[in-house]
Amino acid sequence: MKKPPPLKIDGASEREIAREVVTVLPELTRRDFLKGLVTLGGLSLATGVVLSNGAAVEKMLRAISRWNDGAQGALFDPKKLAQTYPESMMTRPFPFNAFYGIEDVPVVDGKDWKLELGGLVKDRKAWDLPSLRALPQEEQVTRLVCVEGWSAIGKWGGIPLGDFLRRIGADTTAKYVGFGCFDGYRSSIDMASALHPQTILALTYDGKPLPPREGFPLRLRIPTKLGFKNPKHIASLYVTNSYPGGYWEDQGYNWFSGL
Ligand SMILES: Nc1nc2c(c(=O)[nH]1)N[C@H]1C(S)=C(S)[C@@H](COP(=O)(O)O)O[C@H]1N2
Ligand SMILES: [Mo]
Repeated sequence: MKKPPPLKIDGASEREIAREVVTVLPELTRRDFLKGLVTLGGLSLATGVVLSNGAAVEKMLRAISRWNDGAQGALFDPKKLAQTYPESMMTRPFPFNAFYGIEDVPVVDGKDWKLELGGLVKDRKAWDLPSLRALPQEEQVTRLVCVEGWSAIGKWGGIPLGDFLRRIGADTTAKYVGFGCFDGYRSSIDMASALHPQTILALTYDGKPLPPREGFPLRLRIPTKLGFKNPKHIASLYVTNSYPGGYWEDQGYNWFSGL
């Protein structure tokens, strides 16, 4: 995709911004609006262009876009890959974000930890860290895009979620995969995105076990979705046909939030 110049939004009225968005980003089509990509974070995810922040802009962009999860799901292309980057482009240090400050990062004991499984899964045995580390792993250098208007490139390694779901006998015709976390955070994704080849259960950051701030012992890394759909400190995974929502999703964030 051709990269448009960054938006000039400082001091502009919401109406001017709306016009800018459509003229400066010709790739922005009705389809993108339907897909819910028209937030600052969504635009960065779609175009690779990092936009400056602005609460008013975000609010306006939300207002002019029609959140429509049904339409988005129907448009999801399971083969379209998120952009990958050379390691030299990694953002150092990688920014931290959570619904609390970094001083409150949960300290999880890896020895006691087990990934609990639930819902439409045949083999619900819980998995400890050594058995997860023994599974085939993949690495990716991708960009994490937060709706708050920042993004950063990092390298994560882990188990392709699709492989894991098939291994545990998950019903891959079910609608949703949900995640519960140690800090009370929750999120959920559609099954097509769960089976996407770049969606991984990450155990490492930059080649080493995830540091606490990066979500030790296990996080979801899904580069085709916004940052808040990448739960850290995962405690449980379940497969379901009932809409699971999530921490931010329940507060009005667009549920699909992806490509
Ligand atoms: N458990 C948990 N996971 C979470 C969050 C959180 O508050 N708790 N915040 C989300 C948000 S909004 C973002 S942008 C990313 C940030 O990931 P990072 O700290 O690795 O940058 O984590 C996501 N996963
Ligand atoms: Mo975020």
